[in-house]
Amino acid sequence: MQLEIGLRKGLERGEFNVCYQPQVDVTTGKVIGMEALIRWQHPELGNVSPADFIPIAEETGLIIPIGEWVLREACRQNKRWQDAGYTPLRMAVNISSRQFQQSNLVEVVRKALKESDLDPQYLELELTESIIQDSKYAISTMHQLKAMGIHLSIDDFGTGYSSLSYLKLFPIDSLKIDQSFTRNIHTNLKDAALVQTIISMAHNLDLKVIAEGVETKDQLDFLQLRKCNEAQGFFFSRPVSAEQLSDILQKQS
Ligand code: G
Ligand code: G
Ligand code: MN
Ligand code: NA
Repeated sequence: MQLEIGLRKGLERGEFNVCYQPQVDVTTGKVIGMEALIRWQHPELGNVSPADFIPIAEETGLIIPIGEWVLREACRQNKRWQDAGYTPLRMAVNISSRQFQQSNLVEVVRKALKESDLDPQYLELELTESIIQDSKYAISTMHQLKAMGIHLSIDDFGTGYSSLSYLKLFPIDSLKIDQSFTRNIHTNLKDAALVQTIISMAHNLDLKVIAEGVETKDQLDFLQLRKCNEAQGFFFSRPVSAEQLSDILQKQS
């Protein structure tokens, strides 16, 4: 209850901001995209983790206005970088299943793109396996988003208890290997086998793969050897402010 009131006020008072975490091409080492991650600076509680407040935002429905705010902010920031002359990069935004089920999601996305004047090919939406609950509706929404030219990925892949059959039905572009698999690539043979298998399966289905939670050079080497396309994690960079990401982009150009 306390957090719910806080979330409502936080949105009005501008207590949220968005951080960006680079996504890197495994073969070239270059930043080719980023993920937008919300941050909340509460006046008394300080930094509240999205792991704590996103579930409450989902339960209370506040994820709808909060998610829309993140989407608009991320599109605007991406366009700012393009206008400043950086090589265009793809911006990934997390969409919770409650947001996905909202009947006007397609309109909300269209509006965010129009208002920011961002080319849809530079927007990616990260969806979780839980959207499969209503697969007929999900497929139709995904086709509308794809028709606009937006990229779609499945986040936290492999953690959602879902049937694999959706992979042949959903018009998606990539899979994001969950960090719980990446973490133990070198300590758990089963995790290593799963990561390797997810990469091959994705490629056989003509999907790109990105590994999350890459923290060490050894993990990167493993992924490179197995032809994983992209990587994201503390080894490259933590989620950082827009200003800090500008510095990173400047250094690689
Ligand atoms: O940024 P961090 O790793 O602390 O995020 C914790 C969790 O919160 C992750 O599961 C992440 O997907 C989620 N999260 C972060 N930002 C957003 C957002 O803008 N929208 C949604 N729906 N989830 C987010
Ligand atoms: O669920 P989702 O994949 O959107 O969650 C992204 C979360 O993972 C963010 O909160 C981000 O801070 C966190 N994260 C990103 N890279 C790493 C990493 O290398 N190690 C760990 N432990 N967390 C990471
Ligand atoms: Mn994500
Ligand atoms: Na994830």
